[in-house]
Amino acid sequence: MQHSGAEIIIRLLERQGITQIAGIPGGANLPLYDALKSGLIKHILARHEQGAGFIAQGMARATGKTAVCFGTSGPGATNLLTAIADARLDSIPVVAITGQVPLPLIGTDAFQEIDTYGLTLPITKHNYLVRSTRELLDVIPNAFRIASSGRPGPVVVDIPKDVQSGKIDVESWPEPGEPALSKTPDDRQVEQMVQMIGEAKRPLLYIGGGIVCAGAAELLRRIAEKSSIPVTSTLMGLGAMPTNHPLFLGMLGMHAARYTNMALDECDLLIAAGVRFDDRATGKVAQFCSHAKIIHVDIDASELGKIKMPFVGVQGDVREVLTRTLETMPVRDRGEWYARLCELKTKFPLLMPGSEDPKSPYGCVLHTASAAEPDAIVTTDVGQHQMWVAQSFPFSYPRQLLTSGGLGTMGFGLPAAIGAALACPDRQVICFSGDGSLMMNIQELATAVEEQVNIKVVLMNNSHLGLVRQQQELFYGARFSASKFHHEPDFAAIARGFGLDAYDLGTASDPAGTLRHALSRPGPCLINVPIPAEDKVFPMVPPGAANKDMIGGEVNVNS
Ligand SMILES: Cc1ncc(C[n+]2csc(CCOP(=O)(O)OP(=O)(O)O)c2C)c(N)n1
Ligand SMILES: [Mg+2]
Repeated sequence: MQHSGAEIIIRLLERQGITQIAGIPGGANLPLYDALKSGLIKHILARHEQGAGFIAQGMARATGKTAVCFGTSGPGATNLLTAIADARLDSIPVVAITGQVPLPLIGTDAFQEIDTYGLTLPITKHNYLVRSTRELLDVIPNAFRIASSGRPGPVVVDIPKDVQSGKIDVESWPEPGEPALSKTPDDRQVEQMVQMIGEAKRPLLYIGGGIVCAGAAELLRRIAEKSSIPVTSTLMGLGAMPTNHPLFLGMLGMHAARYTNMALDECDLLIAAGVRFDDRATGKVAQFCSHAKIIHVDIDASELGKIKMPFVGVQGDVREVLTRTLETMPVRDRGEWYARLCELKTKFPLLMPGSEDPKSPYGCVLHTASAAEPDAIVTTDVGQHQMWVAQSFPFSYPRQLLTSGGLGTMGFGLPAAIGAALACPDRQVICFSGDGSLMMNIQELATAVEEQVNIKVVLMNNSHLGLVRQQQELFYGARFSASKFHHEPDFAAIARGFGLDAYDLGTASDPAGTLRHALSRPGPCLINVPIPAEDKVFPMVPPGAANKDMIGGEVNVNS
């Protein structure tokens, strides 16, 4: 039977199990939108392609499954770039399908022609420019296989309009693209790893997004407990170990608690699992865990030794490596090490000043956490608010925190929250945003209302690009340059204009009660929370410094 390229794409997406796609139509993907109309897939009309890309990311991050977004050629494709680059740095499986001008017009500077293939080459795991309708039968399943295999990542499929409208006979449909099996870890390396763990006196697990991605959080907890190994996490790994677990040391690096970075400095064995030694985690690399031997487990061989040469580098699926490790590793009770960590925790705790007051940064996060539903998903934007959330929200399971870690993209939070809510309609989604970040994709409030998603935007409003202000205060002699908004809009009124319920804790007589009320109501809402502009995220490792040279956040020091 004859099918158009567009019909083939939609059919193959359906066969991949795709049920929702975010995007925006335009001239070069009209055949695709026409075919979408008669298929089973629900379309979410974003208000900006970057929003569509982040909605897809929200779906993928919340579920671990590959998600899809659509954009037209030219500006549609260029608007998607930031969301694609963001997915690449955080290893998120997304397939972005863009329209392209018809094949004969490629290279002619045609209307809305842009070299999407060339532009996306350095920011994707793989990308395609499809040149014939028949190729789609291979390309679409392959795009899904590549996006989800090994270390996941974004794949772009750029499809000229005539490839979408061309018709071919399809006798049989290809199998959906499934993740390929990963390389089996080397037995001898796993043995060596187990032996080193057995011999270590002060071991420490340093975990990240790879643990979440591999579904290895439960295993990690069992390993930590069996051999009494404390765990520290990157921003991307938060939730893999419950915050209140006695062996959990919180986030490491630039905004870690003092005791966490001190523990890293004292450990004699660092077991790095599903992490990439990002500079925000390690600080000055030469001084990171300088007394420790390093074991590094990662599915991506190119990460092993990229930043820090491990004593043992194990390439493999971290879940498989940890499963084998757990089977053979010895039971250990490292009383002395645990006692030392407790001492560090008591002497150098993470201070959260103002935590009683919902209009202070920590108070806002903690009051929101206690009023939120227990299985709420949390998204953030980028800035001080992101770090306050990372430090103080009691995350208790993987995929609970969705945040832009690698690229650090302002504007991520709202559309990612919409995507998470669409993928998990029974869950509440809290989006902690900043007044700078929210503005970057504020148009998606319209999408949120249209879809009636259960998202609560908690806007931590300091009338500043707060993290920039903080750096200028600390490292540029308080010469504030372009970090203050001299005119602040009325965000609650804007939200109401988009059709959301909105609350303002600045004018509420009972801010904590108003916050609780807002979180208890169904559907999308925005809560504006004025917070002081001077408040800072502490402790902080100055950029380029060693983690142990952090500043601020000391007991009895007024900071
Ligand atoms: C798209 C983008 N542009 C610029 C930056 C640099 N940047 C990092 S944090 C920040 C300030 C964020 O302000 P806001 O969203 O209000 O958060 P706050 O720090 O005030 O909590 C800026 C400009 C960025 N991360 N992303
Ligand atoms: Mg701000």
